[in-house]
Amino acid sequence: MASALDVLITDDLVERFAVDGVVPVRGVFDPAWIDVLRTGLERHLAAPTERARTWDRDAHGRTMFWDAMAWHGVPEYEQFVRDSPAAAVAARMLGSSRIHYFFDAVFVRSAGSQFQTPWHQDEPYWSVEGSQTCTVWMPLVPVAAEHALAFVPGSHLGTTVFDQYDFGSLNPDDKHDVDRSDFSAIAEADIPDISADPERFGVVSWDLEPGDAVVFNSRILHGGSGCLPEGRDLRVFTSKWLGDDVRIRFRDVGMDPDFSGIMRDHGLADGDRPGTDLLPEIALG
Ligand SMILES: O=C(O)CCC(=O)C(=O)O
Repeated sequence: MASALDVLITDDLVERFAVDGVVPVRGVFDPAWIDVLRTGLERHLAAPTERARTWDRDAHGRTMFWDAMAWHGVPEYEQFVRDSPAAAVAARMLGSSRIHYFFDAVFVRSAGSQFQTPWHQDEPYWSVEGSQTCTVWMPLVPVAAEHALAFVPGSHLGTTVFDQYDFGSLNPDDKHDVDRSDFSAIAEADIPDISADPERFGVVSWDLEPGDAVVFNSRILHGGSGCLPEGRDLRVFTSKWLGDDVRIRFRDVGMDPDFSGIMRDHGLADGDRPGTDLLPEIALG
């Protein structure tokens, strides 16, 4: 008998993920998982990690809060990582026989926030490398397509090394992240101004409800989310997953979030497969 996941994640959807680098998956997380994450987010916001940043705080007091790899201190996140369908969804999309967890990141905009996430790719900022990497992006509140994260389909297959965005420069609290002043030496092009002409780039995004997810390859160009109407907030939980071809890669410049220190502390070295209790393999039920 076909499992619920087989019904949701058809071969056609997996094929579309390979071609486009992004697909929405409707109703994949039942309401109990959304409650678990909402409870976890409250616990997390009350005690963020040392990596937490406010990326934007405007004159009206509206904020955009970000934090990453909080799951070791938030039992609800750990429950989600180990027991929810997220690991199986990621493995299925990536065509991977095994799946390792990389990290969670939350993007929490207060009502009416006008902050838009800059266009970027994820994997060039990460301390791992491989084509089988993805994010499961989950809004914990309803979000309309024009405010949700947007994507340039197929851009995960490109080979241009784009200059990176300095996310460390966003926060108004003068908390510095990674020095990427040297990155321009290896960049081949600036990220194009995708918001100026979304049609030319074929930009896609979707109306989403809690329980829906967007799964995207970590090399895809994405951004543009936010800029909310008055009275609407946006709370997003993301989980990042690593498949069969992924190896640890400590980059000379531009890691953000920079987990290389904590990864080395766990005995992970350049060229290793992910592992240890920092980047654990998750059993596929
Ligand atoms: O939700 C957002 O605004 C940004 C999400 C994002 O860039 C990511 O998960 O890589």
